[in-house]
Amino acid sequence: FEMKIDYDQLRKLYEDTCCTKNLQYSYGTAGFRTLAKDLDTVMFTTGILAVLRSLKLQGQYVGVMITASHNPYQDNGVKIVEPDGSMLLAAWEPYAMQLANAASFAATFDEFYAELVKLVEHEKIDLDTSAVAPHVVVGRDSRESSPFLLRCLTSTMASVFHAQVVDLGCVTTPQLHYVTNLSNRRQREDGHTTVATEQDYYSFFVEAFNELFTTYQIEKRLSVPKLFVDTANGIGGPQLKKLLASKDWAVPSDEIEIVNDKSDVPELLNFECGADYVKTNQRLPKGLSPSSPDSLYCSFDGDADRVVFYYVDPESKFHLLDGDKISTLFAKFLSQQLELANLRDSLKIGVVQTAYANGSSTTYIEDALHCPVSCTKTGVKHLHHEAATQYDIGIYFEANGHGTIIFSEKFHQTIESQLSKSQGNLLALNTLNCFAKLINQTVGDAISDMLAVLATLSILQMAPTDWDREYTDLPNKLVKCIVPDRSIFQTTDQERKLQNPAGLQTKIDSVIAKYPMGRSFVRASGTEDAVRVYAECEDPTKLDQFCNEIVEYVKSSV
Ligand code: G16
Repeated sequence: FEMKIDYDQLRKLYEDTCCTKNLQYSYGTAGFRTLAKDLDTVMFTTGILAVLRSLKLQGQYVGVMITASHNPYQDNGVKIVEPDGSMLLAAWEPYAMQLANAASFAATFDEFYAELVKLVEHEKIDLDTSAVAPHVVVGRDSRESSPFLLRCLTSTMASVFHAQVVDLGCVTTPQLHYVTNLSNRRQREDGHTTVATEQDYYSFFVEAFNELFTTYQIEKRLSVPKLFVDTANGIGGPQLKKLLASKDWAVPSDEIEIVNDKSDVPELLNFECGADYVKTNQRLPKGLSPSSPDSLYCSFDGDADRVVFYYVDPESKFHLLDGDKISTLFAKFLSQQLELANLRDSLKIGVVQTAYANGSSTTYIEDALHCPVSCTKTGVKHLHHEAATQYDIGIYFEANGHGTIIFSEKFHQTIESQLSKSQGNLLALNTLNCFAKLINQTVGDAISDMLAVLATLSILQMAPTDWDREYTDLPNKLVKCIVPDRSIFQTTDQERKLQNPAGLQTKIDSVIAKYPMGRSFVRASGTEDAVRVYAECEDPTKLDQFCNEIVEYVKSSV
């Protein structure tokens, strides 16, 4: 076996780049994530891994996104995207960690090199790039640390591995997923060698939005007097503005107002604004004050892969329309359309949630919408997999606003065949067809989800209050608990029960039993150094006490 790469060149780049040493890196819920100043080494090795992944897959485009999403501005992170736009294959996550930790703990370059050779041999990767060159698409969010980290990431790609690297610049995470998927599709279907662009994204989603309104023969106007979009001072702001400036975007410009759009002021990112802030604190973000009662608001997170909606009633009370409400709105709409198209029996629609889903939403989906519900562990990759494998229309949303809908091959074939025969309810069939386009099926996407919600509300002629009234959330609370070592908190049953620390779950169960409709669980975060405690119960006046009792047990167990 021969490593057909320039050893000296790799060694020099390794020594110049990998300054952070003796730090344990772990590929968590959403890739590697930590303080930006500690990421040089892991960026270097992740760049190599992305190239290897592309070589393993016959040179297809593999995506790499530099982002720490909802985390504060001092953090950053990186994740690898498969050629079809999904998250890195789970079997490769351990490789990502082995390579990063080898570079972090190796006493010499040769120790790291030995680990690299082992991986290349194990996966039988041919490093002779004369026949097939690796292809990588890279993108980054608006963080100040990203340009430097991008250099660490890409340093070896072209020089050592002869990779073709396409830098999309600043884009949202879903745009990176979309462009990666489209570039490969184009290459496969019509031999295109040019990479897709951000512009393709805008054209595609604006067209899908317009098509849905045209199908319904309704005016391209929002059903609410105004939508305020809080873009968390992240990359979602400039990107949404570009979409709204597209020549075919027809909604009057005064109907959508973007706030918290200072993506050029680093410290403001996710600061007292954005989807995570609004969901956790259940209040308006900075920069917004209650306007007319019919107005609708929404918040993206820092890289625009999550969205939550909300409104303020005439009594100035804040109402959250979170990921659960988004999935129930889509489940209601799409099951109605299936019913109208007479396809309810042939296509299986279902909703995927995590333990964070409000108990009322689960009951509503099962009892009122008659749709099956699955529960998975936190992390988009788990929900995505379940939605893609169990349903023809798999709707998945985390309560925090992260989600999308996956339409199966059978769905597309069925709709296409009915439409080609002009059989059945054409309006419903066309609606299903257009709606499937409007959804970014590669990953949860704040922009695409927002457009799909706006279209659904317009078609169903629903005001925010109608949407909210479908079911009433149980009062709930989510708190972060800082502990010396969060890794001891190990869970089972889709993270709904603790296995460790020993005995803690029994204590939690004894607290839950005291509160009517009580439910609570504890899990270690995969993106922050904290343990999360979730609690919900019937009586809002007892919620704080309920949650505090659990927190006290957590604190005393470590
Ligand atoms: C990431 C994941 C989400 C997860 C969130 C919080 O979101 O992609 O699936 O819900 O972290 O995870 P945890 O509770 O483990 O910290 P994002 O938007 O930060 O990429």
